[in-house]
Amino acid sequence: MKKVLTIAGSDSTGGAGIQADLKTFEEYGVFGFSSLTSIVTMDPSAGWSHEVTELPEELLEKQLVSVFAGEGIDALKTGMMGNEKNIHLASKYIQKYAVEKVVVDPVIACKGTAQILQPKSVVGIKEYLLPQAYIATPNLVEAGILSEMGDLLTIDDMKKAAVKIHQLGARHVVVKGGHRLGMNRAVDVFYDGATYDVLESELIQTDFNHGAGCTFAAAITAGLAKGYTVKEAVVLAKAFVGAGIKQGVHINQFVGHIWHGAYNQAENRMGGMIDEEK
Ligand code: PXL
Repeated sequence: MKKVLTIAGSDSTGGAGIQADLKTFEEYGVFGFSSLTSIVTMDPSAGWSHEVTELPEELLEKQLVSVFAGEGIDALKTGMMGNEKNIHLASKYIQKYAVEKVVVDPVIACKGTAQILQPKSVVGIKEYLLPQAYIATPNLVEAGILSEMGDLLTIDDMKKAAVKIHQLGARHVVVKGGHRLGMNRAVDVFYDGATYDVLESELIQTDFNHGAGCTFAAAITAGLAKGYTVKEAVVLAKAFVGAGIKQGVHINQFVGHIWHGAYNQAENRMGGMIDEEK
């Protein structure tokens, strides 16, 4: 079985972060490992504002030592990193164990909030992670920050940002336009250093999209581990996340999560044995 690692933060509510990653890995039939960098909590008495508690690098290192004690892993993804020391450490382990299939989800801005959650991470992501990225998966806001282009308003802007992020070292880039681009289709731009693909899909009008970014990157990671080409992995991941958004789960009055098991209808998996009325 392929082995896949997520180095990311915890979303206590189970939609994004390592929870999204591990759920997605399972749906792809790969074996998930995790190394936690930070814990995100949300305050219902303050409009669901997000707080990031960073974990110390010593604790991240103990986890990485545990993960890499075996025969190695087939692919990994990075998500929310907590702080620059954690970024540096992750990059050291990627290098030490020569992991090639590295998906860098440069978590700086989260969809569920206007807050820029990890402004301190920008320098480290540019310096240490993008040069090791087999593919980087910024959303529109993150691509604007990493490319130093500011607001990206058009597909042409997305293409220019993808080139700049490629120049920072990522071998492939997919800029996620999603709902933020304000078009009537969900548009992502994929760039492999030579050509662009504008990937369009149905724009799903819903608020149940928390976790979509992490899930997308996790799905690409699992696809790469399984041996799909990077473009195939991106296309598959888009279909996987689209199903998850369509079948989102109501969590509370503040947030709606995607359902990571939607594509495979995981809720029916033990259908023969479990009472489906429950
Ligand atoms: O969606 C970005 C994100 C990534 N990682 C963690 C998060 C979030 C958003 O809430 O909590 C752990």
